[in-house]
Amino acid sequence: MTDRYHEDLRPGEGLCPPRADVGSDAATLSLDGPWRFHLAPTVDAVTGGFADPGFDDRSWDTLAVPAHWQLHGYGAPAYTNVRYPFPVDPPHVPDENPTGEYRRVFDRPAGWPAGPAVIRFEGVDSCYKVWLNGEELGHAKGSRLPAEFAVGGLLRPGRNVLAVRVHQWSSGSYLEDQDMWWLSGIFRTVRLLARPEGGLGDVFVHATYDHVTGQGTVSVDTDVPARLTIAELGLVDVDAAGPHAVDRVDPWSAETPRLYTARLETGTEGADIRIGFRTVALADGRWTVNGTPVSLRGVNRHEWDPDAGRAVPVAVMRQDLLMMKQHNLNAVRTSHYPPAPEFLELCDELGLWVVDECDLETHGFAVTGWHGNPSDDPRWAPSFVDRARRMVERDKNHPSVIAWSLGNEAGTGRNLAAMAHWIRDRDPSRMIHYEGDRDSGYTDCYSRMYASVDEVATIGRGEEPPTRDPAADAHRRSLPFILCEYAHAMGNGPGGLAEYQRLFDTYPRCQGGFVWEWIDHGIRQPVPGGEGHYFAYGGDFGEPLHDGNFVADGLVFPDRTPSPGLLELKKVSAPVRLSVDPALAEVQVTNKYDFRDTSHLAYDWTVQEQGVTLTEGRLTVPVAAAGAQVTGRLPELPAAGADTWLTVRARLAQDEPWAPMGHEIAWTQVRLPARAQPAPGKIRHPVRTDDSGRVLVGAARFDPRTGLLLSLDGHVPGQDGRAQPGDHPDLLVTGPRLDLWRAPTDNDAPPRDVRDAVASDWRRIGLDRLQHRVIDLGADGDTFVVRTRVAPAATDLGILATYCWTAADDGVTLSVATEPIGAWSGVLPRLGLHLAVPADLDVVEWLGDGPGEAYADSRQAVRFGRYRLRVDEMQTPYVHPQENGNRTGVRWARITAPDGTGLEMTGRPTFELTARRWTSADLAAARHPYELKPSDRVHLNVDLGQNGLGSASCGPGVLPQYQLAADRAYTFEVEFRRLGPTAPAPAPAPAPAPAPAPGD
Ligand code: IPT
Repeated sequence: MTDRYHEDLRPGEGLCPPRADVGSDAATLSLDGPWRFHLAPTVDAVTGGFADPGFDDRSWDTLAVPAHWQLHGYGAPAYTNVRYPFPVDPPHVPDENPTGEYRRVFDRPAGWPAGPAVIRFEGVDSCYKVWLNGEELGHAKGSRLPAEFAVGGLLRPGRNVLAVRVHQWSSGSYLEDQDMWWLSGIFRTVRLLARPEGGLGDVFVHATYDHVTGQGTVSVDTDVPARLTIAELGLVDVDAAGPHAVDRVDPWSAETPRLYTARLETGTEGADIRIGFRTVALADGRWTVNGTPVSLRGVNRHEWDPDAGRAVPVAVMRQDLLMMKQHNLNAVRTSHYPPAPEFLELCDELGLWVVDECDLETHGFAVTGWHGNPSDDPRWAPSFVDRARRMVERDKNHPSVIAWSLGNEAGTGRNLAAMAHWIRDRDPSRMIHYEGDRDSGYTDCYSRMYASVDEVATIGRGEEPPTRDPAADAHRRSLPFILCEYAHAMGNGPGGLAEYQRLFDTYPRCQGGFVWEWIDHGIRQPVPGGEGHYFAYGGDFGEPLHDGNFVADGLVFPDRTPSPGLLELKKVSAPVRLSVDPALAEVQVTNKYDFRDTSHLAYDWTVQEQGVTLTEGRLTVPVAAAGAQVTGRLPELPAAGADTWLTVRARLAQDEPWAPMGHEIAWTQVRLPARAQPAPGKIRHPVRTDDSGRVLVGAARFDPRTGLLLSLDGHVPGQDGRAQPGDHPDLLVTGPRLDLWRAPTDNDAPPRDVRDAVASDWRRIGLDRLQHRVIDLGADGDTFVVRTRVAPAATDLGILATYCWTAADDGVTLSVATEPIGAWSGVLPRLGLHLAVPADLDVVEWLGDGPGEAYADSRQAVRFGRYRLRVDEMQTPYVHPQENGNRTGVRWARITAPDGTGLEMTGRPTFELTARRWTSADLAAARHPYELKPSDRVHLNVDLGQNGLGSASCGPGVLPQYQLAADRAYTFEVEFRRLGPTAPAPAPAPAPAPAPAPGD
């Protein structure tokens, strides 16, 4: 191939001027569906004459459009984050440049109008040339940007042949180094569109709202004069150019996404468009909409589907938005490229603030010290401005878009400034965002990624250190602060969301942010040699260079199951805050919406004792205006026993377009002060020895040398006849022993070399290979005391762990005291006990926080109650296996076999619990969930606590208040009791007696 268009710096050739995405009445033909396809391994191996109408493509394969060829067996997906997967040699790309050749034969529909038409591509990755009936139409770059080619007189009655050649790599690839899979092909829709003479051409709707007068103003720019009708507003067949003032309109906001249907007509073309009246402005250092500063509770969204990649079906886009709305989110940054156009229509309709980001990232130049970064090289200026232009022109009529983002991680330079300049000139009605320019010289906000809580607080107070240039510094200080990325949601985490939300609530300058990121980009793959599927990440396709599971860092799993992180985000982002003062019998409702009152909410309350509902009811609370606080009165509450909690909830009083009536928006829970309880009498059992020399403490037997708990006899009170002590002689496969290790989370062990991973310290010390030495053991009154030194090999660091066992009712109480030996520093992953029970004990019931997992710095979303789950259901299937499934605040837990045999553990006062069919070592070694094989036991970790989660996979670590310091002494206490079988023997037994609740 002599024409190296894919390697030159032209953004394209032969393209029509970009225009708005308007669905007009003009004839349209979808060209999606099966195309003929052939993949050439290099640009030089392309098929001669393939664009000729007579070319015989019968031996070619069939590939769907839209799709990525790598997800259909041609080549393979590859994942890199920052690094280019080819030599940095701009604008050149390797000769090995897979090139897809596409052919589509279509009939011009009967009745298709004579006159101009275009072929419109919404997204082709990364560079392509187009022919119709053998005539070249042009070529384009800009994978996630539309392109239209005029077909002129080439369209024939009857059979037409469209041919497209798509190169995987091009000069455009240097501008598309987003942190995502490299996937190629025609991955968005292709259409043939009639463009009638005298038609609308480009359409630019200006619909503003004056929040003082309530007046709306609309004017519409079109290429030829057009008539406008908005029947609902009494505008009928008026000159579209306007402007037309309408005395009262309902404004559009993300909370109240009011759209008006407008009709545009030129005589030869008509279109129905949806208009939202709203005015975006930078006022008093804040981004305002309709005069009100907006709080951004956002997420970064990549387009992703585990089967289709970035060819996301519209139903899936809608699902994303419904889920965002249902989880109290109100903003999306379209990281890091304009989404499929349908997505923005859905944002208009459902109500989301959108930061529409351009398809631009040159991050790979960071690896070479930003040397030669296109962002500051004038030769690349046309490409940069072209990208801004194609985004703005396409998306300018969406009320949801309140800001244009120039791109991501492209350093800084004059070409970015030129984009901003072009945008400001064309559309001064929106904000401009870009993070890479630290001076905010050409943007309307001070934007940062992953700044720590402390730093954000400093910025919130306006006390950040000055930048070099005083004028730039003054400008930046006049701007709002936005975290365009924060709280990296990779694997188990993020921790610390509540602290960020508090900053947004405290400092007006901090207008919120966008959690990184919405979805794990896992690719669904069959389990090798097995059943079912798993989600592949970087390296799973044999890529020589890859960034592993860094591509799986979302709030939802690849199949869109919400992760615990999303539930946490929902809780902290709640647009109404509830707080209860039981003493005053009052509920305070604080409306954190910016525009909406609370008339769409209904409230209810429940009182539960030990997780059992005592009483419940509805609550009447006055309507709170946006930003206001109101008080509701609680009825008289029942007298509280131990662990009695009041829960108050705010739910939708009616269906909303994004959730049904009853959907929960916010809740709060308080513990009611308990009436005085008689202190349980302590039963004294002296420490004894049995015939075989084993130590007996009440129902517990211990090995006299190791001091390990060997067995627990038990009986069910009042049911002695049925209980069979020793039924399950091996109830404890391994007795409780100190454990400090957890399978590192992605935040403990960031998969790239960016920072000191806390897990490397843990492994260096050897917390994953502890050894136990009994120092001494013996009776001390009614206590069996076992003193041990717990330490890894090759270090003099250790933990003095003292186990004190005393009899308790029909169980045994263990009090553990730990003391560091040597110069410990840093944090421990966990501190607690590991024990193992037989695998048939596979149902866990607990009183404590639930139902989901929680950790010290991520436990806003769980509430106190009584829960019951199978061990398998307690696992959270992170794409990359790691510590998960921890239950916090556990008062007691029972793990039982189907017949009720089991173990009960009671906290003094509470503990944390994990239960799984494999060890922490197995969990740490697995690369994918399918590699975890259930063993013949269930491993329990009963902990004082674990270290928090933090967000160190790409951001700050665990906040000090959530750290489990290694250089401290700790004590905690748990009572163990055996549970006897509760189910009577099967037939011929009569109707079963009600199962006694063990422990009553
Ligand atoms: C930041 C990127 O903007 C984003 O695309 C993603 O890669 C994220 O990191 C990590 O998942 S850039 C980083 C240098 C902070």
